[in-house]
Amino acid sequence: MFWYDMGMEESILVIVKPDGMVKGLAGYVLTRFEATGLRMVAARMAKVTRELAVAHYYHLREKPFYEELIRFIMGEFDNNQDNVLAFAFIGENAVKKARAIAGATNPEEADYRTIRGSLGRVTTKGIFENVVHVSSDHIEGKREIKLWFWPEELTVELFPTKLAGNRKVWLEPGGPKTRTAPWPEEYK
Ligand code: IDP
Ligand code: MG
Repeated sequence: MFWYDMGMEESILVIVKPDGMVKGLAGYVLTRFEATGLRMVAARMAKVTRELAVAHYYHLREKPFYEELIRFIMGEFDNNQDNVLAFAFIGENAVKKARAIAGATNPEEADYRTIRGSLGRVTTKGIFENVVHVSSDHIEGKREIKLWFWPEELTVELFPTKLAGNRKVWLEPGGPKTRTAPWPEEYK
């Protein structure tokens, strides 16, 4: 029995993006997410390589803003090559709760009480400096947690470790080649 079998629990990845890190907002972001009462089950600094960025934003690869999005999450526009802070949270309705705090994707449209609405901006080049990433849904959350964390970095056993051990192949740009199960359906 794993957490994901237990009904209402959802798991999500939250990332303080490079713009949030250079503005010194990591602690504030964590404080806001802690206030949801969701359970934090992992946290780590990460260097976002192109490989990781491509795997993370795989579903947006056809978008016109894709290349700049990849460079943004890698820290290229924030003189921040090394540092984002990633968290995993679990709990009831985690997606809804966390996305309510993050706010709308476009910081100019986000409610002023949200993290993105109060602290984000759109650059003159149209890049959304929106401070945080929050998984869009539970399935994406599970995929992303496996992508960003090793199983032993989680304080709960969220997934079968046999699947989690396949992390290396998820990093392949261009989708599944050597994996045994289809992608991303294997995370459902
Ligand atoms: P989300 O982060 O609110 O879930 P997604 O649609 O998953 O939004 O997009 C992922 C990220 O891509 C956004 O957080 C933002 O950084 C960027 N993005 C999304 N839509 C646009 C856009 O129209 N212009 C520029 N960047 C965008
Ligand atoms: Mg999303």
